[in-house]
Amino acid sequence: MIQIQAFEMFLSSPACKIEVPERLTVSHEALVQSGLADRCVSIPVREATDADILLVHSEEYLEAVKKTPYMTLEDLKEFTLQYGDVYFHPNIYHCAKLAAGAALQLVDSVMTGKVRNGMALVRPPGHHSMRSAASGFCVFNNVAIAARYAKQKYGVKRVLIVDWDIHHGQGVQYSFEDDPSVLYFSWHRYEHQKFWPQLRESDFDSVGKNKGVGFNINVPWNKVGMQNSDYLSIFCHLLLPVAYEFNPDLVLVCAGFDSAIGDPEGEMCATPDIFAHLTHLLMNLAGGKLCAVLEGGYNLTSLAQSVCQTVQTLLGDPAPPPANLDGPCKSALDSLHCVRSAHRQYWSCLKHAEEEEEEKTLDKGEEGNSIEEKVWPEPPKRVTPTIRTAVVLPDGVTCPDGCKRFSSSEDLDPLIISKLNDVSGFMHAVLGLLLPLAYEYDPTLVLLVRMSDAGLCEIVWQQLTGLLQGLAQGHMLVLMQDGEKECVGPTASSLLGYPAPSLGQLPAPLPEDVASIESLRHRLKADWKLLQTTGDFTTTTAASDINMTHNVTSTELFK
Ligand code: Q6M
Ligand code: ZN
Repeated sequence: MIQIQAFEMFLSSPACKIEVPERLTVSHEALVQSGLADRCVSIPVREATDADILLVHSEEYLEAVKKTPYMTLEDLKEFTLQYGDVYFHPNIYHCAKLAAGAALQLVDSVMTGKVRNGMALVRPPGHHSMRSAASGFCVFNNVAIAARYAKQKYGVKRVLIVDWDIHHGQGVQYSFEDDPSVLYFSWHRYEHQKFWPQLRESDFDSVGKNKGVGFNINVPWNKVGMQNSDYLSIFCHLLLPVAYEFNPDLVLVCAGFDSAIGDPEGEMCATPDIFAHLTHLLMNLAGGKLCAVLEGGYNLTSLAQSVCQTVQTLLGDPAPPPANLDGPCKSALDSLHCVRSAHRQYWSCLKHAEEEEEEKTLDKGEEGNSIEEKVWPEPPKRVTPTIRTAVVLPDGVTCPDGCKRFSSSEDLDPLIISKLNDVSGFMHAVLGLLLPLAYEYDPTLVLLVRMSDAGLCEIVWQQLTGLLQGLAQGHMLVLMQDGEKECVGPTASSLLGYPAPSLGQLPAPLPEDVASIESLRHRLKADWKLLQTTGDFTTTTAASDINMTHNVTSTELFK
C-alpha cells in the first residue's frame, strides 16, 4: 500500500482540471476512515531511476522532461503544446519519478513475498505516456515500466496487464504490442473512435504485432452507460479464459476508476462494488501476485468508494453481493463478439467462439442524458469475519492448523500436467458457464460438494473454491467425503483466502468437452443473460423446448 502526494497541476487548463490532488487525499482518507489503511503495510516510496525510466522511454524524452523543473513558464507552455491533454508543473518530473518508483517498490514487495498483493495510489497516472511522449495527464508509463522491471529483475516470464481504466492505455499497447511475454488487456470508451484519444488502433482488431500477435486485447465500448453485467460478461467470457490460458507469473492492474458510475469522463454506470469482484476474479492468477496502480478516476466520491472496494478485496475480505446483474446490453455483446472473433485464432479457449458474421447494428445511445448527475447508494459496509473458516473433521484427520499455503511457487510437474488434459475443459466450464450463472443467480450460500470420484486434482479444486468465494459474500460450505483426507488442507487453504497455485499453461480443451459445454450454454442463455456472448439471439432455443428452468443442478452442469 503506497501513498504519494503530487502537487497541483501548475498551468490550469480546462482539459486537466479534473486531475486534482484531492483524488489522492480523498482516497487515502476513505481508507483511513474505513479502517482499511490500518490493515495495510505501508511501503516507502522511491524515485524511479533513469535506468528504470529508460526501460520504456527514450533518452531524448527523459532528458527533455528532466529540464522541465528549470523551465520558465513560457518554456513550459511551449513544451506542453507538443503533447495532448497533459500539463507540466515544475514539480511534475519529481512526482512522475515517485509515481513510477512507487509502482516498482510495490513490484519488489510482491515479488519478494513481503506482501501478497497491493495497490499504489499515485499521481500522475501513466498508461497514456509513450516512449517519447507525454499524453493524457501521464508523464512516465508507471505500469509499463513496472512490467519490464519485473521481467528484468525477477525473471518473470509472463505479465498480465489488466487496464480497467475507461481510457485506452495506448502507451501500454505501443510498449508491448510485439511482445508475447506481456499480455495487455484494455476496455475503454470508444464510441466508434469518437472518444479520446480517438485512435484507430484502440479498436478490437488491434491484436498485437509480429511475435506479440494475440497478446493485445482491446474491448471498445461503443456506448456510454455500461453496467456491472457488461463488465462481468467481459471478464467471464473473454479476459479470464484468456488469462488462465496465458498463465501469468504476475498481474498488474492499470486501476483507473473513471470506469465507475458518476465519473465525468467515463459516463459509465458500473457501481463501485464491481471492483471488488473484478479484483477477486484476478486474485487466483499468478499465485495471487497482483499489483494495482492507480490511473484515472475523477468523481471523488465514486473514486474513493472504488479504491476501498479494491483494497478491501486485496486484503481478503469477502466481496459484497454484486448489484443489479441483469445481463449485458446489446452494444456490450457486440463488442464482446467482435473481440472474441478477432482473437479466436490466437487462444484455444476462444476457438469455439461463434463464427457467423452478423450485421452490426449501429446502436444509437439509449442512455442519452449525460449531463444529468448520477446518484447511487453508498456501498453497504462490508464485513471482516473474525473467524473465517471452520472445519469439522472425522477422527484421524489432522486439522490444517495455520493452513500453510500450498506450493504456489513450485512449478507443476510436467507429468502431472499431461495427466490433466481435462483441466482446460473444466476451467472452460467454470469460467464461461458456472461463474456467470452463479453471479446471475446470486446465491446466499454456496454449497460445494466434492465427490470422491471427481477426478479433480487439488489445484483445480482450489481454483474452483477460490473463484466461487466471490459469490454469496463468501458464505461457502464445502462437503467432502471420507477418502478425501489429503484434500482437506488445500481446501482449507483456499477457504482461508490463500491464492490457489497456478494451473500451468493450459492445453486446448478437448473438442468434445467444449461441444457439450457450449451446447449447454446455448440452451441456458435464453434464461440466463450472463451466458450470452453475442447480441444475436436468433439461434437461442426457448427454455421450454428443453424443459429447463432456472433450477440447474451441478450434475446437469457437468454431465
Ligand atoms: C480530457 C478531456 C477533458 C489516466 C486517464 C487520463 C485521461 C485523460 C483524458 C484526457 N482528456 N474533458 O486515463 O484517466
Ligand atoms: Zn482514464
